[in-house]
Amino acid sequence: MNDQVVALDLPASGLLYSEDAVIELFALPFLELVFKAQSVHQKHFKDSGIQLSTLMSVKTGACPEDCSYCPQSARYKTGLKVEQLKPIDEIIAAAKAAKATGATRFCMGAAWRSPKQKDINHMVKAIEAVRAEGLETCATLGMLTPHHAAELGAAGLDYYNHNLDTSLEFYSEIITTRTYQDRLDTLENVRSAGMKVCCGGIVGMGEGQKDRAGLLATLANMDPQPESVPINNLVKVEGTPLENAQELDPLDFVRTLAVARILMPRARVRLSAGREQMSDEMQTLCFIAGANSIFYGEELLTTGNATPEHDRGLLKRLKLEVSA
Ligand code: SAM
Ligand code: DTB
Ligand code: SF4
Repeated sequence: MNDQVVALDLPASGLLYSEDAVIELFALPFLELVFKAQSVHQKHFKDSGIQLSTLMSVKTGACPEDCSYCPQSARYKTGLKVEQLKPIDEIIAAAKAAKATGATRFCMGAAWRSPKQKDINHMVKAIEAVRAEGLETCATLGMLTPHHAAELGAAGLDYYNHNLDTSLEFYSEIITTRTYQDRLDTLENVRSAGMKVCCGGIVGMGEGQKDRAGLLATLANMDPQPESVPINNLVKVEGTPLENAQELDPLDFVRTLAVARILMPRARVRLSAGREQMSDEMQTLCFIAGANSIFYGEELLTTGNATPEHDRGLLKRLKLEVSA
């Protein structure tokens, strides 16, 4: 294990995290790991608050990709209602509602392999309109060319979400219609266009601790590191190939957040999908491990989320502020 990591300092520029070093972090006694993560958190975030992003699915289902976890793939019979690209006025109405409920960022998701030029033109208008409401903007629209990334960046898109999902080694068990390198290329295009990167993954898909370590090592070795790191716990949707996936030990989920916090001290680590199924105590453990961002709103993209009322109550009980 690198001494600098143990000492909780940032790595010197160019220092790479080996997968083995990350596996060692995962192997720490639970309390030691969580204490380390909370120490890193307190050192790098003066504001201990939680950032709130609201999701909107602006184009739902009928996706040509085969991501085994996803209810929106056209290949799986999940009973999902397909919806065309939402008109701008509906997107504005949802953004206004998100702001009124207390969100600071509005994230628009579309079930595309990659957007077409006409989709980009529409999203440019949507981004400008959401920004005009005084919200930060995020979008997750699939793979981007350098040109399309530049257009979204020029429209003022603050963040682009594009997940690596898992380790390079496990990836082909989950998705065959696009490669890991395709994803890295899109992330590079997002960076080159000057946008902030939101990139994380999903756990509970049958991967091992080594895969979770591999994912986090890849994310931590990005230069610069992603500003936002969503960690999703698989939502098992009937009809998807992963509907019966073995439940991950909740403590291993917490370990994943803790390691993400230690390796990416300045990132917003987002406790993402799967919160609806978690107890308040489990979510609290996730915050102790360094998560400081959540998806806030009745729905994620197509599945349920903890309710805003419940979330406000939990934050109040924990005396956690909402931060920008
Ligand atoms: N189609 C675009 C793409 O894949 O890049 C954007 C939307 S996609 C739904 C965004 C992310 O949601 C995926 O990369 C995955 O990490 C997460 N996700 C999708 N289905 C999920 C599920 N059932 N449980 C947990 N996370 C999920
Ligand atoms: C991310 O990492 N998780 C969000 C967001 N980025 C787009 C999506 C979670 C989707 C969960 C399944 C669904 O609701 O369709
Ligand atoms: Fe399509 Fe994205 Fe779902 Fe994959 S995760 S099937 S690309 S919507």
